[in-house]
Amino acid sequence: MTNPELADDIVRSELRDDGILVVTLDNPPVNALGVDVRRGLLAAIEKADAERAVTAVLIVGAGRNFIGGADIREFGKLPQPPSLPEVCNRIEACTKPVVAAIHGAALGGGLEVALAAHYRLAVEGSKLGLPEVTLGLLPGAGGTQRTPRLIGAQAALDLMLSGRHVGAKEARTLGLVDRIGPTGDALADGLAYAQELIAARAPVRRTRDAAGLAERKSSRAAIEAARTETSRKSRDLFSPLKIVDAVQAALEQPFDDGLRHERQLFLQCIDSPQRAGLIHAFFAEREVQKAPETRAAKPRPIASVGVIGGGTMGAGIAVAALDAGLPVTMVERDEASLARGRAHIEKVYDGLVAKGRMSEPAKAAAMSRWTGSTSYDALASIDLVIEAVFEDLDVKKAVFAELDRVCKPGAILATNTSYLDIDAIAASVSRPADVIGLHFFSPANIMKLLEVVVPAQVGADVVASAFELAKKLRKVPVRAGVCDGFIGNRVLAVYRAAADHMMEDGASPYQIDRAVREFGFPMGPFQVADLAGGDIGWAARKRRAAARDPEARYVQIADRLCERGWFGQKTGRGFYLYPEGARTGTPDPEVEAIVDAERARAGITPRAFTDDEIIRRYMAAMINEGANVVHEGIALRPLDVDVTFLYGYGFPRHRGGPMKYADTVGLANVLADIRAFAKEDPRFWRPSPLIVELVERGADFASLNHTS
Ligand code: 3H9
Repeated sequence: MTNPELADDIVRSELRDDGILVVTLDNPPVNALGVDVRRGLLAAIEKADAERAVTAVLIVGAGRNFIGGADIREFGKLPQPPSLPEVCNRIEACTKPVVAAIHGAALGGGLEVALAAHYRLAVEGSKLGLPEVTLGLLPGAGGTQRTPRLIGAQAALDLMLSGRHVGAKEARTLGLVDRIGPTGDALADGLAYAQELIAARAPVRRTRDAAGLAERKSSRAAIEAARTETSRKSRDLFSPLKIVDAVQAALEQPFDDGLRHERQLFLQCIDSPQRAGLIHAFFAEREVQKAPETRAAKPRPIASVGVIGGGTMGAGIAVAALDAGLPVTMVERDEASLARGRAHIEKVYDGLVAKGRMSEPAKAAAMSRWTGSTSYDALASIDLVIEAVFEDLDVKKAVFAELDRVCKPGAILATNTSYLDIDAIAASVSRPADVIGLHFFSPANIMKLLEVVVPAQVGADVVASAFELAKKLRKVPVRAGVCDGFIGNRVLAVYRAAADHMMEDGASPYQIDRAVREFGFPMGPFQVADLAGGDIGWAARKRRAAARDPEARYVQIADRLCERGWFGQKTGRGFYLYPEGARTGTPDPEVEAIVDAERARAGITPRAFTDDEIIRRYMAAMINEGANVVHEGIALRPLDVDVTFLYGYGFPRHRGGPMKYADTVGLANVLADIRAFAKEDPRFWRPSPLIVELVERGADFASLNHTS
């Protein structure tokens, strides 16, 4: 809905005595180009042309950014005029010089507005870019036509295909902007630039007439190289090749025809389910940050971190904290273990130094924040302690008893357990309100997901602190309730079981992995098992054996491999063979023989599976358990499950996460599949009450997301 009065406020025009019309966009939080902004901007340019007193126009953004882009929330809704391409064309056609003065973000449509202006400057700290590709789109307001004309095909393609942001200096070098604002104040620098232009009687200078594509041979070569590279690297994605097509149109067609071509391609991208998936991911990853406790309570300050355990996990957590500039105290049981913990950390940094991604002094600075101790007393003054010891409830309880003894009042006591009952850990100490789960994913310094596991008695301020910590560590936090496996590993256990069932019923593990990769995951479930180490899952299965429903189907193939000591990559074989430390496995005929033997033992006559059937079962299992997790309140909303899988389990981002995927294929279809599979195994395939209810109401998961 538009509101003309609001539009006046959102785009303010002020005519100064020197003839400069200052047009200020003020649409918090990021000055996105919603319909009111577009209307206001158009009206301002009309005014500039119509009023004789106006000698130049200066476009600036209020607040922290110039313009963050088109209003992403409008995509998929009925378009309202004027369109952004129209607005950009009108800016470019203005008969008075138009200057854009950039600070903060000038992204997507924001940069396109600037490119339509006649002169541009950016102050230090600006971020310029065309990140539409990350949303399944292409720059659709002239960006694919103006950018190559301004900075050449190669640089334009690089910006549009990577979606990366460039700072003011690089933007100046590329030719995206004419100058860097000397004072850092975009308004003041913009005014000074406009005054200079007026004094010099500078003409309007339209990007559509720029000569960046004049060197046709090299432009063509850049386009062809980008096409080859994109076909190879982004084969699952829709918009990257459309970007290349649009730049080709810029080279081969007159400007206006090129714009029309860009529009067609843009609309194809808008209609693609990938656009919907990627934009869902964009909002979902912001929405997860807003757990109720973050609104209800103030976080406790965290200025120091303790880590118990220097194994792979503890070291990874320590690196994440060190990288965030936090001092870390690591506690291990003896000097040798502590030395190993330190060595694990140094190994991570040495790897970065070797790749040229870190300097020796930076490594030394990080390591100077690390201290080690074999005594818990070293943690007496620490704000947050994260335990990353062996996955056993009694071992963890013993650690927490020590923490209870030594830590100062108000210290946050966190466990990195992946499965265990955190309520039981909390109940074992005298201060359960301080106990929380911080479930990092391996490698902890790289993986973005952090499950913030919220036990019953924890204080809201402790939960808020965990979210604040995640921000500092540059992690994506997802709030989870306590249950076996929380959100991620609980759902994983179910779809992994579905994969095991298919393997025993006749699909080879290699076919399943391939089908899952073709769906868009970087790895299939059996490759993941080999990477994680088969012994870990084996230990968990043994732990759960007593509680397992004796009637439930249990596939023993993985146990047969573990009994042989085949734990995956680290032992050179698992489901795959890894000769001489190879990281990519090759199929193993002996595993196939074991699978055959297990089928025979279970009295199963193997049957063929199509890849489509594999994916339907795999996804139905994931979606069904995801729905259970939401239904039980373990995840706040379906989008929390989506973000967990996008950031912790390699779910293809362009599909938006398992719950978004379910909405895309239709929940009723997913339910029909589950019911059909239930005919073979009703115990395993029990439709989640949430799915049943939503289908009955004709609703979808999105209706439960309540995104702001
Ligand atoms: C495009 O431009 C297409 C055109 O080529 C063609 C059109 C025809 N729209 O990230 P933050 C919200 S496609 C609507 O936490 P930061 C965001 O959801 C667009 N809303 O802040 C959040 O809301 P809430 C190309 C938007 O300071 C709030 O703003 N542009 C948009 O860390 C704060 O966001 C992009 O892809 C938007 N465009 O970072 C840039 N952007 O508070 C996307 C943000 O309710 N945006 N919001 O959770 C960004 O990269 C970052 O937001 C930015 C600020 C760097 C701007």
